[in-house]
Amino acid sequence: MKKALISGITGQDGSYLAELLITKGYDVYGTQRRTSTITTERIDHIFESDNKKTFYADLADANSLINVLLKVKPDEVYNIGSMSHVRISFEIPENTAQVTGVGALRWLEALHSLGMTNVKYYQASSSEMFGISPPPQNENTPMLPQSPYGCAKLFAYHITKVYRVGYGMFACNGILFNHEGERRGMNFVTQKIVYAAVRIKLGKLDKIKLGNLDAKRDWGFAGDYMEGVYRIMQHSVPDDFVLATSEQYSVREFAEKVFNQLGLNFYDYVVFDNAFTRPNEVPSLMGDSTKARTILGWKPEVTFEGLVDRMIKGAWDNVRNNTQRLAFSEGWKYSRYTQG
Ligand code: NAP
Ligand code: G4F
Repeated sequence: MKKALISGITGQDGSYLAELLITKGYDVYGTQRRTSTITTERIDHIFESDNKKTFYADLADANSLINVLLKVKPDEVYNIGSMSHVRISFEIPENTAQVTGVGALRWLEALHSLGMTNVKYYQASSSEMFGISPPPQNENTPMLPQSPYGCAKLFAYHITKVYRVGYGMFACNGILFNHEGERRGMNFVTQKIVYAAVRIKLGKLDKIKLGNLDAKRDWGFAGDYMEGVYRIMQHSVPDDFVLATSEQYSVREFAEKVFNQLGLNFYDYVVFDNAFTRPNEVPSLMGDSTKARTILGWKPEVTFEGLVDRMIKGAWDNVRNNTQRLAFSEGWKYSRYTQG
Protein backbone atom coordinates (compact mmCIF):
# COMPACT_ATOMS: atom_id res chain seq x y z
CA MET A 1 0.00 0.00 0.00
CA LYS A 2 1.46 3.38 -1.02
CA LYS A 3 1.89 5.99 1.71
CA ALA A 4 0.98 9.63 1.12
CA LEU A 5 1.99 12.46 3.43
CA ILE A 6 -0.04 15.67 3.16
CA SER A 7 0.96 19.00 4.68
CA GLY A 8 -2.07 21.23 5.16
CA ILE A 9 -4.37 18.25 5.66
CA THR A 10 -6.61 20.32 7.96
CA GLY A 11 -7.35 22.82 5.16
CA GLN A 12 -9.92 22.73 2.37
CA ASP A 13 -7.77 20.96 -0.24
CA GLY A 14 -5.92 18.75 2.22
CA SER A 15 -9.19 17.27 3.44
CA TYR A 16 -10.53 16.57 -0.07
CA LEU A 17 -7.17 15.14 -1.13
CA ALA A 18 -7.00 12.84 1.90
CA GLU A 19 -10.46 11.47 1.08
CA LEU A 20 -9.54 10.97 -2.57
CA LEU A 21 -6.24 9.19 -1.86
CA ILE A 22 -7.95 6.84 0.62
CA THR A 23 -10.42 5.85 -2.12
CA LYS A 24 -7.41 5.20 -4.39
CA GLY A 25 -6.04 2.75 -1.81
CA TYR A 26 -3.39 4.94 -0.16
CA ASP A 27 -2.37 4.89 3.47
CA VAL A 28 -2.75 8.62 4.20
CA TYR A 29 -0.85 10.67 6.80
CA GLY A 30 -0.82 14.39 7.44
CA THR A 31 0.89 17.16 9.32
CA GLN A 32 -0.94 19.64 11.50
CA ARG A 33 0.44 22.66 13.28
CA ARG A 34 -0.05 23.43 16.92
CA THR A 35 -2.93 25.83 17.46
CA SER A 36 -4.77 26.89 20.60
CA THR A 37 -8.14 25.91 19.15
CA ILE A 38 -9.25 22.78 17.31
CA THR A 39 -8.55 22.90 13.56
CA THR A 40 -9.34 19.30 12.57
CA GLU A 41 -13.01 19.94 11.79
CA ARG A 42 -12.52 19.10 8.08
CA ILE A 43 -10.78 15.76 8.71
CA ASP A 44 -12.37 14.43 11.90
CA HIS A 45 -14.73 12.24 9.85
CA ILE A 46 -11.77 10.75 7.96
CA PHE A 47 -9.58 9.82 10.92
CA GLU A 48 -12.44 9.30 13.37
CA SER A 49 -10.93 6.42 15.27
CA ASP A 50 -7.26 6.73 14.33
CA ASN A 51 -5.17 9.38 16.07
CA LYS A 52 -1.84 8.08 14.73
CA LYS A 53 -2.25 9.50 11.22
CA THR A 54 -1.42 13.14 11.89
CA PHE A 55 1.80 14.53 13.29
CA TYR A 56 2.61 17.98 14.61
CA ALA A 57 4.91 19.80 12.19
CA ASP A 58 5.28 23.30 10.83
CA LEU A 59 6.48 24.51 7.46
CA ALA A 60 8.68 27.05 9.29
CA ASP A 61 10.44 24.25 11.22
CA ALA A 62 12.72 22.07 9.07
CA ASN A 63 13.44 19.54 11.82
CA SER A 64 9.75 18.91 12.34
CA LEU A 65 9.43 18.01 8.63
CA ILE A 66 12.49 15.74 8.79
CA ASN A 67 11.08 13.95 11.84
CA VAL A 68 7.75 13.30 10.10
CA LEU A 69 9.50 12.00 6.97
CA LEU A 70 11.51 9.57 9.12
CA LYS A 71 8.39 8.39 10.95
CA VAL A 72 6.10 7.96 7.94
CA LYS A 73 8.58 7.06 5.17
CA PRO A 74 6.11 8.20 2.51
CA ASP A 75 6.08 7.34 -1.19
CA GLU A 76 4.54 10.70 -2.03
CA VAL A 77 4.62 14.10 -0.30
CA TYR A 78 1.89 16.64 -1.10
CA ASN A 79 2.87 20.13 0.07
CA ILE A 80 -0.61 21.62 0.30
CA GLY A 81 0.06 23.65 3.46
CA SER A 82 0.54 27.40 3.28
CA MET A 83 -0.46 30.79 4.59
CA SER A 84 -3.00 30.91 1.79
CA HIS A 85 -4.75 34.28 2.15
CA VAL A 86 -3.59 36.89 -0.37
CA ARG A 87 -4.69 40.07 1.44
CA ILE A 88 -3.46 38.87 4.82
CA SER A 89 -0.05 38.17 3.24
CA PHE A 90 0.38 41.97 3.07
CA GLU A 91 0.01 42.06 6.88
CA ILE A 92 2.37 39.14 7.57
CA PRO A 93 4.71 39.19 4.56
CA GLU A 94 7.75 37.68 6.26
CA ASN A 95 5.76 34.81 7.76
CA THR A 96 4.19 34.23 4.37
CA ALA A 97 7.61 34.03 2.72
CA GLN A 98 8.82 31.58 5.39
CA VAL A 99 5.79 29.30 5.36
CA THR A 100 4.48 29.52 1.80
CA GLY A 101 7.82 30.04 0.05
CA VAL A 102 10.71 28.60 2.06
CA GLY A 103 8.41 25.86 3.41
CA ALA A 104 8.62 24.17 0.00
CA LEU A 105 12.42 24.35 0.08
CA ARG A 106 12.40 22.80 3.56
CA TRP A 107 10.49 19.75 2.28
CA LEU A 108 12.67 19.41 -0.82
CA GLU A 109 15.96 19.80 1.03
CA ALA A 110 14.78 17.43 3.77
CA LEU A 111 14.04 14.78 1.11
CA HIS A 112 17.37 15.46 -0.58
CA SER A 113 19.52 15.45 2.55
CA LEU A 114 17.84 12.29 3.88
CA GLY A 115 18.59 10.52 0.60
CA MET A 116 14.84 10.22 -0.06
CA THR A 117 15.03 11.62 -3.59
CA ASN A 118 12.89 8.75 -4.88
CA VAL A 119 9.91 10.15 -2.96
CA LYS A 120 7.50 12.02 -5.25
CA TYR A 121 6.82 15.67 -4.34
CA TYR A 122 3.81 17.82 -5.23
CA GLN A 123 3.89 21.61 -4.84
CA ALA A 124 0.58 23.49 -4.53
CA SER A 125 1.35 26.37 -6.88
CA SER A 126 -1.12 29.11 -7.63
CA SER A 127 -2.60 31.23 -10.40
CA GLU A 128 -1.83 34.17 -8.10
CA MET A 129 1.74 33.86 -9.49
CA PHE A 130 0.49 35.21 -12.84
CA GLY A 131 -0.51 38.47 -11.18
CA ILE A 132 -1.08 41.14 -13.82
CA SER A 133 -0.32 38.96 -16.86
CA PRO A 134 -3.48 39.14 -18.97
CA PRO A 135 -5.67 36.02 -19.42
CA PRO A 136 -5.85 33.33 -20.59
CA GLN A 137 -2.90 32.17 -18.49
CA ASN A 138 -1.14 28.86 -19.11
CA GLU A 139 2.18 27.18 -18.27
CA ASN A 140 4.07 29.56 -20.60
CA THR A 141 2.54 32.83 -19.41
CA PRO A 142 4.97 35.29 -17.73
CA MET A 143 4.57 35.34 -13.97
CA LEU A 144 4.18 38.84 -12.50
CA PRO A 145 2.99 38.34 -8.89
CA GLN A 146 1.36 41.25 -7.06
CA SER A 147 1.42 40.13 -3.43
CA PRO A 148 3.80 38.70 -0.83
CA TYR A 149 1.78 35.49 -1.21
CA GLY A 150 2.27 35.44 -4.99
CA CYS A 151 6.01 36.07 -4.61
CA ALA A 152 6.33 33.30 -2.01
CA LYS A 153 4.45 30.87 -4.28
CA LEU A 154 6.70 31.84 -7.19
CA PHE A 155 9.80 30.98 -5.14
CA ALA A 156 8.26 27.61 -4.20
CA TYR A 157 7.34 26.96 -7.84
CA HIS A 158 10.87 27.63 -9.09
CA ILE A 159 12.66 25.77 -6.30
CA THR A 160 10.51 22.72 -7.09
CA LYS A 161 11.77 22.85 -10.68
CA VAL A 162 15.35 23.33 -9.48
CA TYR A 163 15.23 20.13 -7.39
CA ARG A 164 13.56 18.28 -10.28
CA VAL A 165 16.22 19.26 -12.79
CA GLY A 166 19.20 19.35 -10.44
CA TYR A 167 18.62 16.12 -8.49
CA GLY A 168 16.33 14.22 -10.84
CA MET A 169 13.50 14.24 -8.31
CA PHE A 170 9.88 13.56 -9.24
CA ALA A 171 8.91 17.08 -8.15
CA CYS A 172 5.98 18.78 -9.85
CA ASN A 173 3.81 21.86 -9.69
CA GLY A 174 0.05 22.06 -10.00
CA ILE A 175 -0.75 25.66 -10.93
CA LEU A 176 -4.30 25.78 -9.66
CA PHE A 177 -6.80 28.53 -10.33
CA ASN A 178 -9.30 29.40 -7.59
CA HIS A 179 -11.22 26.40 -6.33
CA GLU A 180 -13.94 26.45 -3.76
CA GLY A 181 -16.55 24.26 -2.09
CA GLU A 182 -18.49 23.64 1.11
CA ARG A 183 -15.23 23.45 3.08
CA ARG A 184 -13.78 26.74 1.80
CA GLY A 185 -12.38 29.00 4.52
CA MET A 186 -14.82 31.67 5.67
CA ASN A 187 -12.61 34.64 4.76
CA PHE A 188 -12.33 33.85 1.05
CA VAL A 189 -14.79 35.86 -0.97
CA THR A 190 -17.04 33.06 -2.29
CA GLN A 191 -17.71 31.49 1.10
CA LYS A 192 -18.07 34.91 2.74
CA ILE A 193 -20.75 35.84 0.20
CA VAL A 194 -22.57 32.51 0.42
CA TYR A 195 -22.75 32.54 4.23
CA ALA A 196 -23.81 36.19 4.26
CA ALA A 197 -26.62 35.57 1.77
CA VAL A 198 -27.90 32.56 3.72
CA ARG A 199 -27.76 34.48 7.00
CA ILE A 200 -29.57 37.44 5.48
CA LYS A 201 -32.23 35.10 4.12
CA LEU A 202 -32.66 33.57 7.59
CA GLY A 203 -32.79 36.98 9.31
CA LYS A 204 -29.44 36.55 11.08
CA LEU A 205 -27.49 39.33 9.28
CA ASP A 206 -28.31 42.75 7.81
CA LYS A 207 -25.42 43.65 5.51
CA ILE A 208 -22.34 42.24 3.83
CA LYS A 209 -19.11 44.28 3.70
CA LEU A 210 -16.93 43.63 0.65
CA GLY A 211 -13.96 45.15 -1.18
CA ASN A 212 -13.33 45.12 -4.94
CA LEU A 213 -16.32 43.64 -6.78
CA ASP A 214 -14.75 43.97 -10.23
CA ALA A 215 -11.94 41.43 -9.89
CA LYS A 216 -12.48 38.41 -12.13
CA ARG A 217 -11.66 34.85 -11.18
CA ASP A 218 -11.79 31.37 -12.70
CA TRP A 219 -13.68 29.43 -10.01
CA GLY A 220 -13.86 25.63 -9.94
CA PHE A 221 -14.77 22.95 -7.39
CA ALA A 222 -11.94 21.86 -5.07
CA GLY A 223 -12.86 18.16 -5.25
CA ASP A 224 -12.36 18.15 -9.03
CA TYR A 225 -8.99 19.84 -8.65
CA MET A 226 -7.71 17.23 -6.21
CA GLU A 227 -8.38 14.57 -8.88
CA GLY A 228 -6.15 16.67 -11.15
CA VAL A 229 -3.47 16.83 -8.45
CA TYR A 230 -3.57 13.02 -8.14
CA ARG A 231 -3.19 12.66 -11.91
CA ILE A 232 -0.22 15.05 -11.98
CA MET A 233 1.50 12.75 -9.46
CA GLN A 234 0.68 9.58 -11.43
CA HIS A 235 1.95 10.92 -14.76
CA SER A 236 4.95 9.07 -16.24
CA VAL A 237 7.25 12.09 -15.89
CA PRO A 238 7.30 14.97 -13.40
CA ASP A 239 5.91 18.14 -14.95
CA ASP A 240 3.94 21.33 -14.25
CA PHE A 241 0.25 21.68 -15.11
CA VAL A 242 -2.38 24.41 -14.99
CA LEU A 243 -5.78 23.29 -13.62
CA ALA A 244 -8.64 25.66 -14.46
CA THR A 245 -12.21 25.79 -15.77
CA SER A 246 -11.42 28.44 -18.45
CA GLU A 247 -14.56 30.35 -17.43
CA GLN A 248 -14.41 33.69 -15.70
CA TYR A 249 -16.82 35.64 -13.48
CA SER A 250 -16.41 38.83 -11.47
CA VAL A 251 -16.93 38.91 -7.70
CA ARG A 252 -20.01 41.03 -8.49
CA GLU A 253 -21.42 38.33 -10.81
CA PHE A 254 -20.76 35.61 -8.24
CA ALA A 255 -22.57 37.60 -5.55
CA GLU A 256 -25.51 38.48 -7.81
CA LYS A 257 -25.91 34.81 -8.66
CA VAL A 258 -25.86 33.66 -5.02
CA PHE A 259 -28.31 36.32 -3.82
CA ASN A 260 -30.61 35.70 -6.81
CA GLN A 261 -30.69 31.97 -6.03
CA LEU A 262 -32.03 32.88 -2.59
CA GLY A 263 -34.57 35.37 -3.98
CA LEU A 264 -32.59 38.40 -2.74
CA ASN A 265 -31.23 41.51 -4.46
CA PHE A 266 -27.49 41.74 -3.69
CA TYR A 267 -27.49 45.56 -3.97
CA ASP A 268 -29.96 45.90 -1.10
CA TYR A 269 -27.36 44.43 1.26
CA VAL A 270 -23.82 45.16 0.06
CA VAL A 271 -21.61 47.80 1.70
CA PHE A 272 -18.16 48.73 0.36
CA ASP A 273 -15.41 48.39 2.96
CA ASN A 274 -11.89 49.51 2.12
CA ALA A 275 -10.53 47.07 4.74
CA PHE A 276 -11.18 44.26 2.27
CA THR A 277 -9.21 45.76 -0.62
CA ARG A 278 -5.54 44.98 -1.29
CA PRO A 279 -2.57 47.32 -1.91
CA ASN A 280 -2.23 45.58 -5.30
CA GLU A 281 -5.04 43.71 -6.98
CA VAL A 282 -4.88 40.83 -9.44
CA PRO A 283 -7.64 42.00 -11.78
CA SER A 284 -8.27 39.09 -14.10
CA LEU A 285 -7.51 35.38 -13.88
CA MET A 286 -8.72 32.77 -16.35
CA GLY A 287 -6.72 29.64 -16.97
CA ASP A 288 -5.99 27.64 -20.09
CA SER A 289 -5.69 24.03 -18.89
CA THR A 290 -5.26 22.49 -22.35
CA LYS A 291 -2.06 20.74 -21.28
CA ALA A 292 -3.72 18.92 -18.33
CA ARG A 293 -6.81 18.11 -20.40
CA THR A 294 -4.72 16.68 -23.25
CA ILE A 295 -1.96 14.86 -21.37
CA LEU A 296 -3.73 13.86 -18.12
CA GLY A 297 -7.28 13.54 -19.48
CA TRP A 298 -8.41 15.82 -16.64
CA LYS A 299 -11.36 18.18 -16.79
CA PRO A 300 -13.51 19.80 -14.14
CA GLU A 301 -16.89 18.10 -13.65
CA VAL A 302 -18.76 20.64 -11.48
CA THR A 303 -20.05 23.68 -13.39
CA PHE A 304 -20.14 27.24 -12.04
CA GLU A 305 -23.87 26.83 -11.35
CA GLY A 306 -23.22 23.49 -9.66
CA LEU A 307 -20.55 25.07 -7.47
CA VAL A 308 -22.85 27.90 -6.39
CA ASP A 309 -25.66 25.44 -5.63
CA ARG A 310 -23.56 23.11 -3.52
CA MET A 311 -22.00 25.99 -1.55
CA ILE A 312 -25.44 27.45 -0.83
CA LYS A 313 -26.74 24.05 0.25
CA GLY A 314 -23.72 23.49 2.52
CA ALA A 315 -24.12 26.91 4.16
CA TRP A 316 -27.90 26.55 4.45
CA ASP A 317 -27.63 23.23 6.26
CA ASN A 318 -24.92 24.51 8.59
CA VAL A 319 -26.58 27.79 9.48
CA ARG A 320 -30.01 26.20 9.94
CA ASN A 321 -28.72 23.37 12.08
CA ASN A 322 -25.80 25.16 13.73
CA THR A 323 -23.83 22.00 12.98
CA GLN A 324 -20.48 23.59 12.32
CA ARG A 325 -18.19 25.73 14.42
CA LEU A 326 -17.88 28.21 11.58
CA ALA A 327 -21.64 28.66 11.41
CA PHE A 328 -22.46 29.92 14.89
CA SER A 329 -25.51 32.05 14.45
CA GLU A 330 -24.52 35.33 16.08
CA GLY A 331 -23.81 38.08 13.59
CA TRP A 332 -20.67 39.34 15.28
CA LYS A 333 -19.02 35.93 15.03
CA TYR A 334 -19.74 35.88 11.31
CA SER A 335 -18.03 39.27 11.09
CA ARG A 336 -14.97 37.96 12.90
CA TYR A 337 -14.67 34.79 10.86
CA THR A 338 -14.88 36.67 7.56
CA GLN A 339 -12.12 39.19 8.35
CA GLY A 340 -9.69 39.20 5.47
P1 NAP B 1 -6.39 26.49 3.37
O1 NAP B 1 -7.78 25.97 3.51
O2 NAP B 1 -6.07 27.82 3.91
O3 NAP B 1 -5.41 25.40 4.05
C1 NAP B 1 -4.08 25.71 4.30
C2 NAP B 1 -3.46 24.61 5.14
O4 NAP B 1 -2.11 24.96 5.45
C3 NAP B 1 -4.16 24.40 6.49
O5 NAP B 1 -4.15 23.01 6.80
C4 NAP B 1 -3.25 25.16 7.44
O6 NAP B 1 -3.33 24.71 8.77
C5 NAP B 1 -1.90 24.82 6.85
N1 NAP B 1 -0.86 25.71 7.33
C6 NAP B 1 -0.91 27.05 7.48
N2 NAP B 1 0.24 27.51 8.00
C7 NAP B 1 1.03 26.44 8.19
C8 NAP B 1 2.33 26.26 8.71
N3 NAP B 1 3.07 27.29 9.17
N4 NAP B 1 2.84 25.01 8.76
C9 NAP B 1 2.11 23.96 8.32
N5 NAP B 1 0.87 24.05 7.82
C10 NAP B 1 0.34 25.29 7.76
O7 NAP B 1 -5.94 26.48 1.85
P2 NAP B 1 -6.55 25.66 0.60
O8 NAP B 1 -7.54 26.51 -0.08
O9 NAP B 1 -6.89 24.29 1.04
O10 NAP B 1 -5.29 25.63 -0.36
C11 NAP B 1 -4.37 24.53 -0.32
C12 NAP B 1 -3.05 24.94 -0.98
O11 NAP B 1 -3.26 25.30 -2.33
C13 NAP B 1 -2.39 26.14 -0.34
O12 NAP B 1 -1.00 25.97 -0.46
C14 NAP B 1 -2.85 27.30 -1.19
O13 NAP B 1 -1.94 28.37 -1.08
C15 NAP B 1 -2.85 26.65 -2.55
N6 NAP B 1 -3.80 27.16 -3.54
C16 NAP B 1 -5.12 27.27 -3.23
C17 NAP B 1 -6.02 27.67 -4.20
C18 NAP B 1 -7.50 27.78 -3.91
O14 NAP B 1 -8.20 28.43 -4.69
N7 NAP B 1 -8.00 27.14 -2.86
C19 NAP B 1 -5.56 27.96 -5.49
C20 NAP B 1 -4.20 27.82 -5.77
C21 NAP B 1 -3.33 27.40 -4.80
P3 NAP B 1 -4.47 25.27 9.80
O15 NAP B 1 -5.70 24.43 9.55
O16 NAP B 1 -3.86 25.06 11.12
O17 NAP B 1 -4.69 26.72 9.44
O1 G4F C 1 -11.42 34.85 -2.35
P1 G4F C 1 -10.18 35.65 -2.40
O2 G4F C 1 -9.57 36.08 -1.12
O3 G4F C 1 -9.15 34.79 -3.29
P2 G4F C 1 -7.82 35.15 -4.08
O4 G4F C 1 -7.20 36.40 -3.58
O5 G4F C 1 -8.11 35.06 -5.53
O6 G4F C 1 -6.86 33.96 -3.62
C1 G4F C 1 -7.32 32.61 -3.65
O7 G4F C 1 -7.03 32.07 -4.92
C2 G4F C 1 -5.62 31.97 -5.24
C3 G4F C 1 -5.53 31.37 -6.64
O8 G4F C 1 -5.68 32.39 -7.60
C4 G4F C 1 -4.98 31.07 -4.20
F1 G4F C 1 -3.67 30.89 -4.51
C5 G4F C 1 -5.14 31.68 -2.82
O9 G4F C 1 -4.58 30.80 -1.86
C6 G4F C 1 -6.63 31.85 -2.52
O10 G4F C 1 -7.21 30.58 -2.41
O11 G4F C 1 -10.40 36.95 -3.28
C7 G4F C 1 -10.93 36.88 -4.59
C8 G4F C 1 -11.23 38.29 -5.09
C9 G4F C 1 -10.04 39.25 -4.92
O12 G4F C 1 -9.90 39.99 -6.10
C10 G4F C 1 -10.46 40.18 -3.78
O13 G4F C 1 -9.93 41.50 -3.88
O14 G4F C 1 -12.28 38.82 -4.29
C11 G4F C 1 -11.96 40.18 -3.97
N1 G4F C 1 -12.71 40.54 -2.74
C12 G4F C 1 -13.63 41.53 -2.69
N2 G4F C 1 -14.11 41.64 -1.43
C13 G4F C 1 -12.58 40.00 -1.53
C14 G4F C 1 -13.47 40.68 -0.69
N3 G4F C 1 -11.80 38.99 -1.07
C15 G4F C 1 -11.92 38.63 0.24
N4 G4F C 1 -11.16 37.61 0.71
N5 G4F C 1 -12.77 39.30 1.10
C16 G4F C 1 -13.57 40.33 0.68
O15 G4F C 1 -14.33 40.89 1.46
